[in-house]
Amino acid sequence: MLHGGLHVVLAGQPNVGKSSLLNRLAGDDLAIVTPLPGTTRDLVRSTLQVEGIPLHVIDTAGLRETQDPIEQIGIERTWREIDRADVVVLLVDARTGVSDLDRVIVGQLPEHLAKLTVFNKIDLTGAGSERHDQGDGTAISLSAKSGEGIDLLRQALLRIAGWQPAEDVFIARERHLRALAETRQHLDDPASTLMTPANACHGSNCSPRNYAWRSWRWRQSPANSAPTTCWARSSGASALANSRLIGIRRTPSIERRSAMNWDPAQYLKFVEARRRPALDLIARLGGKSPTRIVDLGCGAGNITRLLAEHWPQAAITGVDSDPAMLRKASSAPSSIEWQRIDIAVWDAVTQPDLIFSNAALHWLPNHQHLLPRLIDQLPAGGVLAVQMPSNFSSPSHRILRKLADDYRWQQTLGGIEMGKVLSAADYHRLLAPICRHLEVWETTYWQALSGNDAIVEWMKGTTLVPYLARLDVDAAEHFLAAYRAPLAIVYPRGADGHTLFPFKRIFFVAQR
Ligand SMILES: Nc1nc2c(ncn2[C@@H]2O[C@H](COP(=O)(O)OP(=O)(O)OP(=O)(O)O)[C@@H](O)[C@H]2O)c(=O)[nH]1
Ligand SMILES: [Mg+2]
Repeated sequence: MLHGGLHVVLAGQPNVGKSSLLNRLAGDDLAIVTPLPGTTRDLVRSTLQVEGIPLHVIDTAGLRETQDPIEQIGIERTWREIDRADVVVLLVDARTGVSDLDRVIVGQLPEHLAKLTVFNKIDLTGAGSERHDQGDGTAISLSAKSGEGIDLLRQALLRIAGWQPAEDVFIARERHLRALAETRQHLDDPASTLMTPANACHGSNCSPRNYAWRSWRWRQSPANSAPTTCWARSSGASALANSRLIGIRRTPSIERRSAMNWDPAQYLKFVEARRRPALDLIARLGGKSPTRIVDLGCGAGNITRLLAEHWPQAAITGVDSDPAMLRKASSAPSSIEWQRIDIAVWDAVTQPDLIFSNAALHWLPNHQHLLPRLIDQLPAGGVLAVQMPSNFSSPSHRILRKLADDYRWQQTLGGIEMGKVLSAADYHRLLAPICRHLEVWETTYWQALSGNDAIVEWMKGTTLVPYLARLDVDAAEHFLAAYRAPLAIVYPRGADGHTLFPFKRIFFVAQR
């Protein structure tokens, strides 16, 4: 929190004074303010320091039902930003108080997100500024226009960041203690400091809400193959109906992790090259005849279908947390069951005799704990077969990290973590004592990619996803242009039109 600061999203209905509040906090005229509802369409960001703590404050498009396509995009961005926030400041006009629509908005906020309610425009009501701590949270009355009460808001934000003014120290809340305990564990065991995609998107420590997803299964059928109507915290049909009033999220809160914005089409552009390591792993499983297979991190399901072809008699489940990937996976008929859940919290309902994972586990933290947990899900003789990229120190990745740390992008992209893996020796040390048979190996695939801009296109399917998710279209273009230039030197396009892109991958087959 100290390092990354607090991500504060200003949200609410149009015209309540979000942009005015951003300008007041920033002490500058950053966002356009007019009396017209719907003025702000896009996100406006500002980072300020309060008592040395960075506050990343984001002004958003007002939430309402609208037919205007540009405003609709703005509203989608508002929800995406809320999903990434540490705190949402919900603004309400002090003259009207909390409306039904505000209640609907509050009802749609992620469960574990810190919230502050701001009653703005008190200069028009004659009331003074004050802070109320109520059962359902903290409310502050202020005027963005006159500045009265702004300090109360700053103090409330600092308090959420864990800062205690009286002692000039950070106080530890349960969440912080847990984070500190995890940090301690990671420091004791540096190799396990892995980040999830969700963390990577936030660029800050993992918050428990990232893991508070619920298991959600659906079988392929026309009626339920599109997973866009189940909103885990809505109180049923009426809440969903209400949600339409404010053009609310097309995606349910369980889809928070899709802040990664996985794009199946982009990922599958290099389908052959991405498929090859999976085929090699399947080949290594030789004469095994599993009857129940789980494909962890199945993505768009193309590898899961290979498993089904290879073992047609087996019951197969594809597990992934990304809705777009799963929609793609379940769009083709098959007997595969698709399960939507975060691998970090996945537990087998029925013990599989093969857990297969192709290019997925590197996104998950703490393999020291994760892998023994997966082995635990297997019966004696069951197999865990894993393939992950292990090229995070290759030029393609080093250049990307260096660029993200450049002053032009540091504020937005600094600190994004890529997936990480342990060394082959560490996997061996970790798994050998708990497995009856273990093989670990690494292979470098000399991939000859075709097409213009091949490496950027490859990276856009995976590693670049959390970076591009944080940039608007123009900024993304600038960033990619800066990335492309050094890549062209390190990985020149050959006379035959192919670009050679060596890619190292680590494998293991572990039998319990
Ligand atoms: N009197 C008074 N007017 C305010 C205050 N805050 C905002 N306003 C006025 O309210 C109108 C809307 O303010 P904005 O800051 O643009 O509101 P917004 O929530 O960003 O609106 P959208 O961008 O449309 O969602 C403007 O005319 C502001 O001058 C305040 O504290 N007091
Ligand atoms: Mg505005």
